[in-house]
Amino acid sequence: MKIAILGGDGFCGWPTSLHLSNQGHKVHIIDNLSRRWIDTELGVQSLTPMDSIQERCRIWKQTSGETIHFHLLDLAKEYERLKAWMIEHKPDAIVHFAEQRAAPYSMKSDRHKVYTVNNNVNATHNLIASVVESGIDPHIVHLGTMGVYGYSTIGAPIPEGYLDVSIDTPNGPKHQEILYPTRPGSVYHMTKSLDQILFQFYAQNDGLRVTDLHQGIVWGTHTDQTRRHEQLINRFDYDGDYGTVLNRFLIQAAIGYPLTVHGTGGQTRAFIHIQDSVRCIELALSDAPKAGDRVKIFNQMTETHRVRDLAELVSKLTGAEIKYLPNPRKEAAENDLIVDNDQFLALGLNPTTLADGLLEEVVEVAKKYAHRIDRSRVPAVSAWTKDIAGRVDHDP
Ligand code: NAD
Ligand code: USQ
Repeated sequence: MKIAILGGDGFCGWPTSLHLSNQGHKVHIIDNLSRRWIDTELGVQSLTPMDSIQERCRIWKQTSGETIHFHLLDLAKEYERLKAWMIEHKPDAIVHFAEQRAAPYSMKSDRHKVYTVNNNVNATHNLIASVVESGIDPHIVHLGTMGVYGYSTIGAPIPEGYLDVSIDTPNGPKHQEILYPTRPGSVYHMTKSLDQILFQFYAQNDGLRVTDLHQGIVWGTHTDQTRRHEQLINRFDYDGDYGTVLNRFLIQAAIGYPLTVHGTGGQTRAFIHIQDSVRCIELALSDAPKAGDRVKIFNQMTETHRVRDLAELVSKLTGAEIKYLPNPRKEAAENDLIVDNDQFLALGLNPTTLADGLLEEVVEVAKKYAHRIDRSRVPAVSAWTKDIAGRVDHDP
């Protein structure tokens, strides 16, 4: 297939581009490189040294013989160029990663809130409008998030997208299938909830074929293809805005920094290794909905863990100290999480779990590049509200 990977220079997009190119698909990356600019804004850099996207593509060609094309384009701001691109290239499938994805970054200030909403909602809507207008019929696979639900589970598993509800009417109870209610916990997660409505509308109105992957927190760094050459290495975020919890704990352990558990560490979250994430996208691409189908929703995760249990696991593995800090976020102190992921298991996903020893591999990556870590960028200082800001721990 000819596949457009929107956001293909990012943490999930780059290994997905390599994986799909390796399988013989014609891969075109579209990215505005905003993530690299945000590194500059924040004064941080990936733990791993990343080459330019053009250089990465050159090394991939040299290593595999396959070509990955790169197009510099802002999905949120360059609608006409995007539409022209769709008409010229007519992709068979589009994988959409191209959004501002850090909850703490989205809560830093009003400017960051506005940027995140403008960028994410416009990127998704421009993509949809350009597809509908150009008359092509690609399968759109969007990376959504488990976090649209806000983790307010009531002891029942979170289903894959839809809920059957019974509504009392004068003629007795009637059944209706609705999108599982969202309860986002950050401006970023809110934009992903809005994306769901955009997809629902255009699937019903224009027969848009969409798969929405509600992904958990991705951990790890390598995949089979990024290992093939030092310059194909994936990005790895560790800072207080973009670093996700397990990857942060692993680099903290590697540099002797106490593991930064927020509050009591009672939050339970869904996780998936980057290798499984790229495999799930391959599986989703192979199982496209038909025009007129409802949006297909998968829960893309393989296991759930409580944050303090993860800290204890990493501490046992590495001897790292654990520090319980005031929580910069507005979130429940404790939550349980049960998630259905039957659809990917049925399609043949064979999950990689934390117990498989991969944690040690990430610690090795972290130790190798530890000299690139700026300890002053480790604390998570982006506060959800002004009153929380006064309690946040800035001490590196
Ligand atoms: P990332 O920030 O590393 O990559 C996103 C890429 O999209 C970047 O290269 C960025 O430059 C590009 N981009 C952003 N806005 C754009 C625009 N307007 N036009 C063109 N390109 C644009 O993020 P990631 O970790 O790879 O996440 C990718 C997707 O997966 C996101 O949508 C995110 O919400 C979702 N997701 C990520 C995780 C995770 O743990 N990393 C978990 C669940 C879901
Ligand atoms: N946490 C800590 N210590 C830290 C960092 C985080 O205790 O040093 C806690 C947070 O308070 C939170 C949990 O760990 O309770 C998860 O935080 P995170 O930053 O790892 O994940 P999150 O903000 O939810 O966002 C990440 C990605 C996002 C994706 C989401 C999937 O950045 O793009 O959508 O994971 S999910 O969590 O399922 O919504």
